[in-house]
Amino acid sequence: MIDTEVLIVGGGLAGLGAAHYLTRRGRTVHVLERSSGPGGTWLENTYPGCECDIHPALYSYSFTRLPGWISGRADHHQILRHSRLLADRIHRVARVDYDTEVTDCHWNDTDARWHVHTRSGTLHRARFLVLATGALNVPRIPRLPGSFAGPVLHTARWNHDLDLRGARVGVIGTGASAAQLVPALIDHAGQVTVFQRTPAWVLPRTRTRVPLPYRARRTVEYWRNETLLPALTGSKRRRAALEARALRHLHAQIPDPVLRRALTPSYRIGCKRIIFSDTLYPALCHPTTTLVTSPLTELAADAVRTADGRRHEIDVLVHATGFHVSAALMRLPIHGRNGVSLQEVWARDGVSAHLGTTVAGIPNAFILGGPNTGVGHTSVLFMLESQLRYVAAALDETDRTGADALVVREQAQHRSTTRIHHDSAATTWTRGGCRSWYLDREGINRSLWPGATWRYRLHTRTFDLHNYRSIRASTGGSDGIEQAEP
Ligand code: N01
Repeated sequence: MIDTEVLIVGGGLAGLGAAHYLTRRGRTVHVLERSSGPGGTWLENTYPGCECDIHPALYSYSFTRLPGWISGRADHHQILRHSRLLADRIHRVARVDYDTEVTDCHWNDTDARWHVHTRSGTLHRARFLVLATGALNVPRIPRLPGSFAGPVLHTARWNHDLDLRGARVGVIGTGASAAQLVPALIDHAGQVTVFQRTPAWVLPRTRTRVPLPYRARRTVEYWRNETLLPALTGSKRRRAALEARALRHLHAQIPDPVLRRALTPSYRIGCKRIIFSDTLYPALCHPTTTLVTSPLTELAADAVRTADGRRHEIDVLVHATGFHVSAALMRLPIHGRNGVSLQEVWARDGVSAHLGTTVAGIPNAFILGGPNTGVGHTSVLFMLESQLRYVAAALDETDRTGADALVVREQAQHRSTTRIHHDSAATTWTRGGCRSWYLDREGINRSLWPGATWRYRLHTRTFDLHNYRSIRASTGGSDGIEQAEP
């Protein structure tokens, strides 16, 4: 058995950020990562053209100044390099085990510790558990009748041994991943056929050419993204202006009126993730690219069939079809007090957490990138940094109150979730006339924070102890401190 103070599950940017932030505050940290290296989503997504369309100054933690970061492009190589530099720093102060998959986490009331098993059979015991497993890493593959005999890829499961030179590649999907993949594919594939079910809203990439110091650049980029928000959360005037800007971009880059019509969305901008790209539309106009808008009906050994009766011959099939949201966490058995199962509670009541971070019945556990902490218009790292501050404050408060553990009160979680759902009701994500991964089956937004990210920073700035109950491991509950049930 390995004992530690804070056990972090996941070595992506969330887990690495937590390790860095908490070790600097004197915490003893142990990171478990199932992959063979750091980077999380950026280790998995290596498709051609993969990058982050958010400026690197903003797609970074303010507390990790790593060399060469903000001057570079945020392509996946650069972000992976950044992750490795961050991991190198962490390796000096904390233990990180790669190739280590966590199979279950059980809260033990007797010793007020998390008991965490790995696939190799090691038992870890930790006072605090940080779940940084990522929200978008279980690929979603559409079920179609028939089967394709050639190579089948997903954007997050690329096969770099596959030579695409001259190949006829079919790409299903036109989301953020496809928007980066397709322009990169036309350089070497012989033919690219893009199967579009719903056109995306596309805005031009904005770049700051004036050299600015880190803080100033971060501030400029922060507000540039944040000003998109009113258009998404209710201002009709702002939305109309943003849609007009996107349509001007479409007109400027797509001369063919038929193709333009096929690419014009019929839902409100922001309902799905906005694409920031100057290269997607030119790639769709390329002579070797074909856009297919008829729905997919069947796979054949060497082709994809569509509802208009046509057969599109391809050599390679790529799914740019997104992910099952929060699936990694839903698949990991996590049992809190009295055997409360996170998965069962979420499956019954819907995915929710107080401030996207803590769940009733699950003491001393913190979800990074949890429910309603996603963003569609700016950097998720800004949200993660707010969460890290909150987690650090929670750990300090646990010590200060002399408790072994803190657990969020059900009413507090319910109140904050109700508020989030109320604030989401009028947004374009819920009412924009589309379906996206932002919404659950009932059409409720359980993914995005429905407001300004600085508001989330304000909500998480101080740890709200009154929303938590204290727990002691064994004898002697007092002063409002609840004794753990045996
Ligand atoms: O996945 P998606 P993604 N038949 O779910 C289509 C982040 N990200 O991997 O819109 C036909 O957005 C589906 O069609 P429709 C970002 O948060 C960030 O592209 O459902 N088509 C859609 O077009 C993003 O939101 C960056 O009608 C089918 C596409 O597949 C998230 O990752 C870069 C289909 C899926 O789009 C996911 O993006 C890349 C079917 N049966 C990704 N099933 C940055 O730069 C699905 N589709 C930060």
